[in-house]
This record gives sequence, structure tokens and C-alpha cells, in this order.
Amino acid sequence: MKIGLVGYQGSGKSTLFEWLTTVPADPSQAHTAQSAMATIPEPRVEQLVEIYHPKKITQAALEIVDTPGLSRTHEGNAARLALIREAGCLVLVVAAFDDSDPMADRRSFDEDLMLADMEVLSGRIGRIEETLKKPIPRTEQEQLRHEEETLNLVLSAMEAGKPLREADMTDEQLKVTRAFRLLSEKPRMVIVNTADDEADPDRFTQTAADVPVLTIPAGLELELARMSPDDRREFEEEMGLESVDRDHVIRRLLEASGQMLFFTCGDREVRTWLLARGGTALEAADNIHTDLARGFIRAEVMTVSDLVQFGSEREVKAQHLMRQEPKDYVIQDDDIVLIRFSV
Ligand SMILES: Nc1nc2c(ncn2[C@@H]2O[C@H](COP(=O)(O)OP(=O)(O)O)[C@@H](O)[C@H]2O)c(=O)[nH]1
Ligand SMILES: [Mg+2]
Repeated sequence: MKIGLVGYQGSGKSTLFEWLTTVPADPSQAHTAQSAMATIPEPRVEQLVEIYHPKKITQAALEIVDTPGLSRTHEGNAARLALIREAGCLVLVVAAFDDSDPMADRRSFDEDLMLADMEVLSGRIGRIEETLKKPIPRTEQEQLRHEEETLNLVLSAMEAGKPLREADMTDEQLKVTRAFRLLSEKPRMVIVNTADDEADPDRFTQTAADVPVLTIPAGLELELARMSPDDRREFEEEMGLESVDRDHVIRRLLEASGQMLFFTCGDREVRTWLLARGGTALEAADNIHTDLARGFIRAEVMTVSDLVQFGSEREVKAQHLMRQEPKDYVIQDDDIVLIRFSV
């Protein structure tokens, strides 16, 4: 899943992109969507490495995308919105330096996304109505009527200023709208890019409870990240600064995207994997390799904390803490998974 940094031009998306991924923003890619990976720091990996001494350690990473900023005049936004649509999770970056108004920007960006969605929906409704005027088979007619009804419901919720993720939708209705990859349906997070000398960053996080909000002085953090560790320590002491923990921010992005990590372990490799939260053992198997899902027999599952407590896989088994789980077992945080499969 792509994590899109979105916002208006000049809000600090490219600055944050470099800070998160350590890959400099490439100006020649300013009109497309530049992407790079950010490794997801997971402290439990170290504990696993001490037990298995693996030849290889592989950590899952988030794909971060620096999308072109929307223009406040709406000119040329269609192509930019199409790039934003590719992301599975949107991180809205709003400027809170110089003369910017982050709260107003947040509201108007949300409105811009919702307007774009409404255009998509009313376009589809118009085409359905055209088709319904023609002689078409009855089943198709019924299907289209049902779709139109659902889309009208979503559209009127939006017209009332309520994006889809907040509207009261049934699973079936969501299935109809999912195909449109609506922008206001995507999981969301806000990063307020504060001025270097912001005295009270908390004032930006207190207002909104509906989505997670982080404050980061991105310009300053990027400068700090580029310094040598010694220079950085000296600078931080001199200025009385406490820099933002990038690892913490990446973990918050993982959370906001609705994903989680699970572990696989062995003498050959200790590895973390991404999985949509609520994902099953079968989906975990599929993320590792489609063959594992196809030939799935069962998952053998233990937790990192049990393994650390008892020191070895053998001892975990002796304590009867190694579980045999079927396809539909829902993977939990801390699970180490071994898929048994047949070829
Ligand atoms: N004062 C201040 N300026 C910033 C900060 N972050 C970015 N900028 C400046 O804002 C401009 C736009 O930043 P950029 O990351 O390219 O924004 P983008 O258009 O959203 O990608 C650049 O001139 C940055 O130097 C910040 O935290 N504080
Ligand atoms: Mg940029």
C-alpha cells in the first residue's frame, strides 16, 4: 500500500519525504509521484536475532509517495488528484510556518478531495441514467438501479459535508463505491509542519479528534538529520532542542494506514512482514508467497514475548504455547508465524 504525502504546494511534502526516506526529492519528478521506501523500525527484531542468530535480517518497509501539491486555484488539479488516488493512505501535510493557516488549509483540502469525489460519483450516475434509457436486459437494469441508489446515498452524504469514511455504510454499499477509489474514503492522517521556533506545537493537535495529528518542524528535522551525530548533539544542546523521533513517526504511519507487522523466524532469516490489520493466516501466507497460500495446511503460531520468556522454540513447544491455527485465524500483534503447506 502506498502512503501518499498530500497537500497544497509548498506545505513541506518534499521536505518530509526526504526526512522519512532519506531519499532527496528529485525536482525532475515534481510533476509525477516520486516514491521511496522507509524501513519500519521494530525493536522486537533485535530480540529475535539474539535467539536465532540468522544469516539474514529483512525488515518490512512502507512505500512513501511524494505527490505533487494541489493548487489553491484548482488549475491543473485533475492530473494531481489522479496521482493521489493511487495511494492507499493519505497523509495531509499542512504548513504552520510564515503566514499560513493550517486549520483553514485542512478544511479546504478536505473539501477539494470531497468535490473531486462528488464529480466522480455524479459522472457515474449520469452515465447510469443514460444506459437505463436504452433497452437492456432486466438483470442488468436491476443491478444499475441498485448501484445508482447507493451512489446517490453517498453523494447526498457528501453534499451534507460528510465524507464516506464517516458515513454509515453497509458492507454491500461499500463494495459498490470501492471501485471508485474515492479520496475521502481513504485512511487519513495529518502532519502539521511547524515553524522551527514554534513554542506551542500542541495547539495544533488538540482540535481534531477524527484523524491522528502529528506536529513536525520538517525543515529543522531534515537539517538535523543531515548533520553528523556529533554536530547534531552539539546543535541540539546549544538550541535546547529535542528532535522528533523518526522511528515513532513511521510507526504512526503504519498504524494510520490500517496495517500491522508479523514475524517469521529461522536460522536462515528473521523477517517482518506487512499485513492489513485484521488479516488472516491465509492472507499472511499469501503475503509471503502465493504458493504458501495455495498449498496452505495450517499456521504454527507463537508470540515473541513467549519466545523471549522461554528462550527457545523447543521450550515454547514444551509449554504448549505453540498453537496450530487454521486459514481464518486472525493474526495478532506479536505473532511469529510458520506456514505449513503442501506443493
Ligand atoms: N520555515 C519553514 N519552511 C519550510 C519548512 N518546511 C519546508 N519549508 C520551506 O517551504 C518550501 C516548500 O517546501 P517543500 O518541501 O518543497 O514543499 P512541497 O511543495 O509541499 O513539496 C521550501 O522552500 C522549504 O524550504 C518548515 O518547517 N519551516
Ligand atoms: Mg514538493
